[in-house]
Amino acid sequence: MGQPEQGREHLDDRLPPGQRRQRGWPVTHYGPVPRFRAERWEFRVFGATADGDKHCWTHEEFSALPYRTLVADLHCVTKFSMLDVEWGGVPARTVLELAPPAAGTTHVMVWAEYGYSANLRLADFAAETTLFATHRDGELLTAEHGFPLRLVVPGLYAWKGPKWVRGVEYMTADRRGFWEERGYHNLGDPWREQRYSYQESPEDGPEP
Ligand SMILES: Nc1nc2c(c(=O)[nH]1)N[C@H]1C(S)=C(S)[C@@H](COP(=O)(O)O)O[C@H]1N2
Ligand SMILES: [Mo]
Repeated sequence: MGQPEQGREHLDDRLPPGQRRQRGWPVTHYGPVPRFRAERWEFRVFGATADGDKHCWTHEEFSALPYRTLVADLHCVTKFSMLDVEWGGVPARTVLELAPPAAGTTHVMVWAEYGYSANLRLADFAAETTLFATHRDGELLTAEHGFPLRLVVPGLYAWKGPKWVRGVEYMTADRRGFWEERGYHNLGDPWREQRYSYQESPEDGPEP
C-alpha cells in the first residue's frame, strides 16, 4: 500500500474536465517562431476605438506601462494543463483605459505575427486577470514562448492567448479567429469543455 495521495482532491478541482497535469513547459504553436526586431515592432489598437483613431506603442513605450504579476493555470485544448504559472506584464485593462473602445464594442480580435488571431468577448478581454505578458517567473519570455508579448486569458483555453501579439482590434460584432475558423470552439471555456465548433449553440458565435 502506498502513501495516500495528498492534495489529490484539490488537484482534481483545478483540472477542467478531460485535462491532465503537465510539468515542465512544452512549446505549442502553429508555424515558425518570428524574429523580434525592436525597430519594426509596434503594438497597435485599432478598429472601433472611442476616438476613431489608431493607438500605437513602440516596444520601449509598451515596456514602460505599469507592470503587474498574475498566477494562473494554462489549459491547452490538446488536454494538458500547467498549474500555477506566474506571469508578469501589462493588464488588458490598462490598454482599454489608454485606448478606450467605442460604445458599441462587443468583441476584440487579438492579432499576432503571421496573421494568427483569436477572438474574445469584450468582457473576457476586460477581465481583471487578462494580461499582456512579457515575463514568466520574473524573467523575460523566450522567443518560442512568445517574446516580446503574449496574451494570457486564464479562464479560456490557451489558444485564445496569442504569442507574439502585435495588436488588438475592437469589433462591434463577433468574428472568428485563426483556430475558431478551423474547427475550434468560438468561446473556448475549458470548464464547460468547449473544445470544438461542432459543440457550439447558435448563440455561441458566428457560423463556423
Ligand atoms: N501566435 C500563436 N500563439 C499561440 C499559438 C499559436 O499557434 N500561434 N498556440 C496557442 C496554444 S494552442 C497554446 S497551448 C499556447 C502554448 O503556449 P506555450 O508554447 O508557451 O506553452 O500558445 C497559444 N498561442
Ligand atoms: Mo493549445
